[in-house]
Amino acid sequence: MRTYRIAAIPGDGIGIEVIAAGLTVLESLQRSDGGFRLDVAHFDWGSAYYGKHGRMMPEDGLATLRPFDAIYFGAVGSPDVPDHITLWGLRIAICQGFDQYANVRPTRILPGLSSPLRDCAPGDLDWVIVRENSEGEYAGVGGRAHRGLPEETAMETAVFTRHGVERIMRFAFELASKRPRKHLTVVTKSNAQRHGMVLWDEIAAEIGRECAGVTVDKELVDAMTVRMTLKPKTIDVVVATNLHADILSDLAAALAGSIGIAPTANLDPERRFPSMFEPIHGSAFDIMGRGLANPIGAFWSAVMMLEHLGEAAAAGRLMRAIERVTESGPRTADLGGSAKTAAVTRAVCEALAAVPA
Ligand code: GGG
Repeated sequence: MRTYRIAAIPGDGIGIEVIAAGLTVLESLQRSDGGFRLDVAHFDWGSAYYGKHGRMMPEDGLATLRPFDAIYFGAVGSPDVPDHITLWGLRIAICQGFDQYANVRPTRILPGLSSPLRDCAPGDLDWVIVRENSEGEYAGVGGRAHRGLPEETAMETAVFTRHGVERIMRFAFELASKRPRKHLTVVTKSNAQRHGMVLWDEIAAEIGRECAGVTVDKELVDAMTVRMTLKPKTIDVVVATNLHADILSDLAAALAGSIGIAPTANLDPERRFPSMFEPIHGSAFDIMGRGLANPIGAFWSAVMMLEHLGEAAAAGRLMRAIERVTESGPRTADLGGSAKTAAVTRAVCEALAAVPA
């Protein structure tokens, strides 16, 4: 029996509900598969932990996580703790600490769901957004001075290194080369940001010359929002900076039907450290504790985790079960239904029984 050690960190808000749902579905999958086992350790890190200990995770949190095969993460964000403390104290601390530099965000319109875009059929929107996940606008470089005085100053410096840009470009080109359309769109803002973004364009052109099988085009991030909305069929794989891709992937999720369905893999492609899998949505404190959260984003993230672990057949089965449920319901309110998290979770477990192992 193949055994994988999984660290479950539900975090805050609806993260707690959707990770519990995801683990239920994963248990059901393991039982019916029979070939692998997930040995899950639970960590109560997040804003409640911060309230007790003054930090989002213990000082040796990364050392604790290091031996795991993967991390299954919920969300961060709380009304009681400033957002930059929750984000940097847990999610970014793990992503940067484990050099999970490739953040991969697939988007497509799942069966039975519809796009808010007029005339956009399921096959018309099938994208993967690759978010640089280790530097750029999230490098953490900057500072504040003269607090409270009229000359108060804050600086937030984006950092783009040749090493960082080359490796995310190579990752994105390779991913594009494995997809049927083999097309990559490089997103920047190199008309206005004439240093780091111009380096992106130059490195994209260099790597592009090595990857003849992939067609490439360039788009400014503002124009990209228009193209995503008006010409979704022209897009396949997108590579963009940490901040740009974060914004574009929220738009992508909404265009595919709901942010509640969208998954993420935070990958260390070299596998020196555990990679982390999470729905792209945040903690949604407005609906937390009411059983209303859409668990599909957490389920699809579990599919990505299984793929990363090498359990492609189980991943495929879980994805087919998810698609059966998006097709025939039940659906949560964000998808136009009235079902609760538990009903969708039960339905996916039942659908698994109907998808052959
Ligand atoms: N599960 C994703 C999550 O918790 N996101 C919280 C958030 O605020 N993320 C901002 C970012 O990743 O840039």
